[in-house]
Amino acid sequence: MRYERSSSLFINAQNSIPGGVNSPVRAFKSVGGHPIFMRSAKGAYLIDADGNTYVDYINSWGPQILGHAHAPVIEAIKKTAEKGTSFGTPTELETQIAELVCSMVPYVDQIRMVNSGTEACMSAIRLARGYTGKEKIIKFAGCYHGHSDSFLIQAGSGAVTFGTPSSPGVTQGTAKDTLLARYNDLASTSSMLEANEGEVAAIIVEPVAGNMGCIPPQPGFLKGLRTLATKHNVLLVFDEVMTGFRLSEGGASTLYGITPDLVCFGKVIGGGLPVGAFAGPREIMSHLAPSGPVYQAGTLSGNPLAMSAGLAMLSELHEKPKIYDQLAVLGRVLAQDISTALNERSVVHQINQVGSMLSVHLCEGPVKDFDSAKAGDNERFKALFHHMLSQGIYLPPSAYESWFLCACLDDSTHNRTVEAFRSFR
Ligand code: KE4
Repeated sequence: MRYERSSSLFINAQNSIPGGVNSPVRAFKSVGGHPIFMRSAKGAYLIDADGNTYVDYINSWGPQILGHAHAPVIEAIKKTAEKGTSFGTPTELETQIAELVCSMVPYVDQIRMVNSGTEACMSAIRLARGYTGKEKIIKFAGCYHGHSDSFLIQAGSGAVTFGTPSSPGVTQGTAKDTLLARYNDLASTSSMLEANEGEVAAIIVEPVAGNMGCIPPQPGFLKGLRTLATKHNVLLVFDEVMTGFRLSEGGASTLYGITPDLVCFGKVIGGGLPVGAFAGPREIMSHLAPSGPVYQAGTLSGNPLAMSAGLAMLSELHEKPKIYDQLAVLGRVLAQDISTALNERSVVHQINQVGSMLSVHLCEGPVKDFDSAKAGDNERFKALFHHMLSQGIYLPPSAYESWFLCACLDDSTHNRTVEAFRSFR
């Protein structure tokens, strides 16, 4: 593979963009080398600025579940754009996608659109605090809920890669209201709730963690959180920015049969355009301005262009629910065959997989929380990442990220990927 064009584009980008990227994890800091600039994408493939083709296992960090440049989504965007991109007024499209989400996610009566997963989680926590009148929140070490101040306390995504568990600029005043529990450890959550009785507004959790690699909830963990939240009169917030509309129509909540009090969405809901959302029962959502006192707003929230992309994406997923079984089989078989290939090379590894999310950890395992995720051999991961890149396989450039599979993967992409693992030394 030759990367001259990407290399020169990166050098140039750093003059006018901090670090040359608009989101830190894209900079390849944790795997070394320089980022690859992409020129286009179609289906399961990316094409970079030098003309190299890759099988894509990031899919824009989740949104492209039906593959890149999916025709119905592109058509919807084109048709809407010809009528204008944003009016700053209500449009029927917003009601159409809101009603569709309510039909896909059983416990949701109302949804508020925003422009990113960060905005969705930030707003959901404000709503939880406003609704309960309490100030503290509990999050889990290694889980990432976007970059708003309350969450940059041992965030599990880019920030961990940079070894800064809490970012400069986050004040102590903010940090004191965020309590950290251990993922898959109900005892740590219970003790935190007891030590802060009456002060905790919400527990926010990734029901399947995707920012420590992919970490499934241990049996009973989500049910235990539901029980604890109810017992201590605390709202349970599922951050389904990654898992929403990816693991099933109703996300992880439907997959595991656990109902949160509020849910956050992003990625898939926007069909590749900037959309986040938070949703829940009318009893809580009605506290949001203008129907209630909790303020939240956004110039481009629900803009017609993004809504048309999201509506096209969600409509197809709603009409073809078998796609989730297909994606789960793709994930399971790929995980099995990668493990077989790594065993042939005597590479110590652990593979976690839930539906179309998976991650390869270079450690003994099991990987079930942030500490066990950090036990992975990062140096070896760097070598694996660049080996796969040289074989035309584009993996997330961090050991703390999940893969996201799309419906366009096939035997050819599967075999190319497994062969690349088989040749890893
Ligand atoms: P955004 O603000 O990036 O749309 O969403 C924040 C967010 C919230 N919740 C979860 C569970 C998330 O995974 C994310 C964002 N995910 C990262 C990948 N780890 C996005 C990639 C990036 O930061 O560039």
